[in-house]
Amino acid sequence: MIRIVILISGRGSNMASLLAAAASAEMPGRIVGVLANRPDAAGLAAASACGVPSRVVDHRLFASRDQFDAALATAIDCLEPDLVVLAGFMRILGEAFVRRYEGRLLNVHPSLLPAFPGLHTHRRALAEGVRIHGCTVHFVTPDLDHGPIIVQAAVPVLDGDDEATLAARVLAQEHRVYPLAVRWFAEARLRLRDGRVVLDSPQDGAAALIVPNAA
Ligand code: NHR
Ligand code: GAR
Repeated sequence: MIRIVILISGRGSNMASLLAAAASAEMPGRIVGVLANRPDAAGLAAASACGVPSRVVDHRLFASRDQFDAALATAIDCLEPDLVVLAGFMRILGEAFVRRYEGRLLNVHPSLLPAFPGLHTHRRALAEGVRIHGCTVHFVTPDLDHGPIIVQAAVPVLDGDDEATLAARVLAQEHRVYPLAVRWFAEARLRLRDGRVVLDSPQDGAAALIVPNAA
């Protein structure tokens, strides 16, 4: 069983999807802790309700990004994780932090990278008029939202969509593909080698691109 730590900033629905997956027999991993950079993150209560220890490392209490990163790393290392998972985590992490967890730090991003890195992805997708949008699970590298891609899921953009309807359609796919990628890692089938993603026997992920018919 690998040890998994989840970092959140808010609602924590991706965290909840990972907790649910970890509770099933197919996942050889255990969520050993949840850390938030905001004391008001709603996901903290959900973690407690599942009996998962949680802690806040409030970025506003640190004079610099590097000091916050160092405190966050100390909190993470107390939990001795094999894998660290960003799930709606909203602070950019510095190079030293990212290098420390290289090859065992994942993120889910709400766009089909490399389109729309950064924030407000759904608003920007609507503004650009793209017809296909989605989400991406990737290894985190120092270069924001540009790490090696593990799995993506696409959804249509429908006439009449607004930011909320589009975000909800994408989020449903995040809840499918993030547990899948974490399970691959826990099964030791997924790794980073020379900056490239290696996935052993990818049959169940031949659907690296998952395009559901139903909106
Ligand atoms: N850090 C590194 N080095 N590399 C990545 O790929 C990272 C990362 C930290 C977070 C998640 C990412 C996303 O999926 C992520 C990937 C926050 C911002 C941001 O601009 C951008 C992208 C992501 C997360 N944050 C502002 C900041 O100043 C704060 C915004 C806020 O608090 O609302 O850190 O989208
Ligand atoms: C998710 O859509 C996630 O991809 C996105 O925020 C939402 C968090 O929801 N992440 C980012 O935008 C990171 N900058 P959740 O808290 O319910 O998982």
